[in-house]
Amino acid sequence: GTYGIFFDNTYYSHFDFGKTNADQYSFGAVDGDLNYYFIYGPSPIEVLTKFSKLVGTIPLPPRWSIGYQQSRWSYYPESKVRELAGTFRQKKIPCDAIYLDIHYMDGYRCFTWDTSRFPNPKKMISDLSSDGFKVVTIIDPGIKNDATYWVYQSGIKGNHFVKYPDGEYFIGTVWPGNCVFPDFTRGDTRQWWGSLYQILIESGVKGFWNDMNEPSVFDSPNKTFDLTVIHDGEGYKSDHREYHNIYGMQMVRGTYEGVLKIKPNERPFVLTRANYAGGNRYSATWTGDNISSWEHLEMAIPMCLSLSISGQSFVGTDIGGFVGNPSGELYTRWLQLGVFLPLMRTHTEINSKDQEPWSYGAKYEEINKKFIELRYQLLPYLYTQFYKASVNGTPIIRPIFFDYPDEEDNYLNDNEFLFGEALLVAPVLGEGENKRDVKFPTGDWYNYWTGEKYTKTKYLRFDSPIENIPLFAKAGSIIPTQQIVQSTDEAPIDPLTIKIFPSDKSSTILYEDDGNSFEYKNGYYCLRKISLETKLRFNKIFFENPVGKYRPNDRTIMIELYDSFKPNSIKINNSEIIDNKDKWYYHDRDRMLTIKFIDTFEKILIEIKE
Ligand code: MIG
Repeated sequence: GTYGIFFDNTYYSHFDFGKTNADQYSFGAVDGDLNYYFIYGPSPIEVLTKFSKLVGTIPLPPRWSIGYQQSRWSYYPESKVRELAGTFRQKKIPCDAIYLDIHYMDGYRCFTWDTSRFPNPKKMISDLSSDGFKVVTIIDPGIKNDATYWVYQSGIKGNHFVKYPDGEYFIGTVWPGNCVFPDFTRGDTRQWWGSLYQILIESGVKGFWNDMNEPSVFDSPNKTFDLTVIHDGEGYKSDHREYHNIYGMQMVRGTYEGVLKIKPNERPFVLTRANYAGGNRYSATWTGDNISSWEHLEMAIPMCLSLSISGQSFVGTDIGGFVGNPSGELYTRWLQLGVFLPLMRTHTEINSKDQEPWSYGAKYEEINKKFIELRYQLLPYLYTQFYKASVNGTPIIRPIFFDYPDEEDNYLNDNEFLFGEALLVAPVLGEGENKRDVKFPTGDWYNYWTGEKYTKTKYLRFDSPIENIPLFAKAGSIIPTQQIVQSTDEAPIDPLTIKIFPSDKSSTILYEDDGNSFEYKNGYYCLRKISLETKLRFNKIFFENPVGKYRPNDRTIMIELYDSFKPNSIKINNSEIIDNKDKWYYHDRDRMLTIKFIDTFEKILIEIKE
């Protein structure tokens, strides 16, 4: 069996997994209540779904935020941003979001624009938006201690900044110099904070990146607030020792709720560096400042998996590494991993070399493009995983043991993982490596690239030159994929391809909606069960009537059935199409059958006989 413990104590806490005494795990905190929840599974997934009932699930994100995102510290001025966007489109490398780091602000003052670098943000953002880009801006908690600055003035007036017990403001140095800091544990302050986003939203900004919210302070001895600083806590007034660990979560809560209030029918996208259990309701999380090294590439997997199975399932890592400069090889290997992380964002520090998909020469550019395209092909599948995560807290990426709890020899496997329930990813993590050993979880697996089937195989070594990484589909998986688009704004292109890697009997769901509004809460979604039944020489594929009132545009569906025989009869809703060569094709070499038909959004039964 499996159990989870949620230690709901916000003080400085510790977890000892057998270090002091190999026979004992222990946890504790310097103060506060010994308040913990014991969550019995029995399976790992059930531990997490039960934990999610307690603290909440991630909301369904706007669809654009699961596309590819490009960031650096910092893209400026406007001409640079336009050039960046233009290069993506000219090279036909898909991208949905461009980030503006701290240089877009006037002297690092939050909720302002540096008008010499960005003279007309609204015009720039609207041009970018007609080209399919969303703009995400950074916002830090530190508010410049500057009596002429409107946010400072209004914060002082509303009593929004944290103070020492004697009533003096706590002042700490961050980017703008001396700063005061909002008390996000106070409801009025969160509301005030949320309302400040109006100015960015008016300019067209769609995503909000909350950084430095541990909170981080440059000059103080402990790199954070003085521990005696008082927080309101809505009736539970206490010092920073108690509230430090939820400061980040309360910040993104204020951000999310504020943005939602301003645009009530758009799903907010918020990204945070600090969070707490339950903060997943407001924000995606990234793993902070990593280093452009092979070790940090390797570490990204257990870090993201740990966050993911702790409820922060919208998670990612700076692709290519933040500190330093990756080689072309390292960048490409990182991007190949990034395709399979829920948040897919390249980011790098100030003064580093260019870190774009095309920054390492033609050979790497072509590979990077192919992998970003793969991300877009997988979007229907990935979006459905997000849907499931939002409904019941199932993680999008999982360690192997999570889905295979009986396989003890996989408990420590942290170099392979599952992307949704169907795909096994084995990224290449070492310099110069062009072979990859893969350890398969129990069951049969298919090579995603070739359709080759591995039956009852435990270990295999694969060629994995820089052009590729091993990727497998579980037998029985039905994976909806789409054609390549340059951004999620583009209307999907025909066909919608459903890849089927058969086992005797299996089924999946495909979830679709408008990708941006809350209309799905009023029933405007399209949820469809797709199933497969394989008998000797006879396959049945069944699309159930969709549930929900939303319908995607008219489209063609293409089935790709792997491990198939050459059929002598194919019936779609009882009418034979075997003589209609436009509608199907059998690929002898890889034993794959493709069938094309118009999606009627009604019951569709396909019967295939040898
Ligand atoms: O002191 O905004 O983790 O992603 O580029 C550094 C500048 C502050 C830290 C973030 C990083 C971001 C950087 N920030």
